[in-house]
Amino acid sequence: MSNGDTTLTPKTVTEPKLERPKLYKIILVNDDYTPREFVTLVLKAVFRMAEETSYRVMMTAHKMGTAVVVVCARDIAETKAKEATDLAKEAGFPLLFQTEPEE
Ligand code: TYC
Repeated sequence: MSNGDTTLTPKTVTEPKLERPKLYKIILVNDDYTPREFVTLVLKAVFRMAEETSYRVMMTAHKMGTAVVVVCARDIAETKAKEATDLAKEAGFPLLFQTEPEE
């Protein structure tokens, strides 16, 4: 309360500006050699996808050329994309998972 001697001024509230970390897409790329069943197997094993989801994502890449598997932090995206691509490589398939920043 003001008694005539004191002037009360509102305090400035400084909001800390935290930059939101950029999100990355993991993209499944179609090819002519990897069997459909193997693609769904990798999606289930590496990305914990359910059967129907893995089939839908695989068929999207098969028809459209690519499909977004998941959107997540950069380090997770890069680790998972490499894990999935390496799994295919070990099995002798050229299946590719790429990462790219979200708009
Ligand atoms: N096109 C492959 C085939 O016909 C299947 C496939 C689907 C491969 C999706 C890769 O990302 C892919 N056997």
